[in-house]
Amino acid sequence: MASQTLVPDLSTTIAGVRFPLCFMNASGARCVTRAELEALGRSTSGAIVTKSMTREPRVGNPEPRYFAFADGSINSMGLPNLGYHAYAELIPSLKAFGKPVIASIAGLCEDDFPDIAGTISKAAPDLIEVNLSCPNIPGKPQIGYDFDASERVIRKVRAVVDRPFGVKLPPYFDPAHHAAMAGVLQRAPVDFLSLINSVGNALVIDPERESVVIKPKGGFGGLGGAMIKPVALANIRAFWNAFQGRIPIIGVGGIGSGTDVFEHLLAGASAVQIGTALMEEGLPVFDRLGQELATVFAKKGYHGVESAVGRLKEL
Ligand code: RRO
Repeated sequence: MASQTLVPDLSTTIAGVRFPLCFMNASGARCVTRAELEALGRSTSGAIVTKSMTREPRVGNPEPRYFAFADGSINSMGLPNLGYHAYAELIPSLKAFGKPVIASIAGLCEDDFPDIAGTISKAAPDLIEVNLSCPNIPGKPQIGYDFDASERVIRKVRAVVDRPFGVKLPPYFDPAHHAAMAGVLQRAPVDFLSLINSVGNALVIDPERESVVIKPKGGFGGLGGAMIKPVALANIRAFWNAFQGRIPIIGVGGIGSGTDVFEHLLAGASAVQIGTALMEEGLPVFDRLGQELATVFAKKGYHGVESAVGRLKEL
């Protein structure tokens, strides 16, 4: 009998939406303009995720506002985006690429969220990702660190959307905070979680120049890339444990290889998003991650994404 090579299945499902491949861009990475979003459509990204959109178009914070270094990146982009009306118009043509479109929405105040969500929902993206965790707007704390405000925003969005929606949360560093947010999500359910946003308000210093590396907020910004992977994995695991896998999770943070994707899946993610590695490597990162993940699966005897999700062993 001829030997059969099993091709691992890299597709996944989140909140009833099928993704042809389990990896996609993280909101913010190469997804602001129509040209960038269409390039994601033509790439092997498993979905098209928009930049977080606000009520009005924004140019964002002054440059330099993104800096990559050996183990990661720091950014303080300040929500540069086209404004939600432009994305609402774009979404139907993006759906023609035949992969899910995820609309990321943000707000500068609580009532922005339902206003934007209601309009965007009518444009029929496959999923809506509500960003409760932008760290980079001076004077605007991350909503995800205010549990009452998070619950109010989730309830207001739920009342106006007819698409599945999830929340993108900031990293939490104490089990009491995981429990507090899990309580919010018990009372005000969502259809998926995106974990985690950048580690906010970090400071990277260039010792040669004796200087900060980005301009906004005196150099403070959101940390991403390889160095935040353990923080991402911990948050994924904590929420996977809290809900026993009942809320699907999109893992974000520190993915640069197929093995990193595998670790996110083991912790409890059903799909992953790529930020720093996409910024640094460009769209070919998706081809490489697909090949590497298939190799990991084949070597370890996994037939696909679903068989790995949450399978982390404890000692
Ligand atoms: O635009 C940004 O500065 C930004 C956002 Br909205 C976010 O959610 N996370 C991030 O690292 N940067």
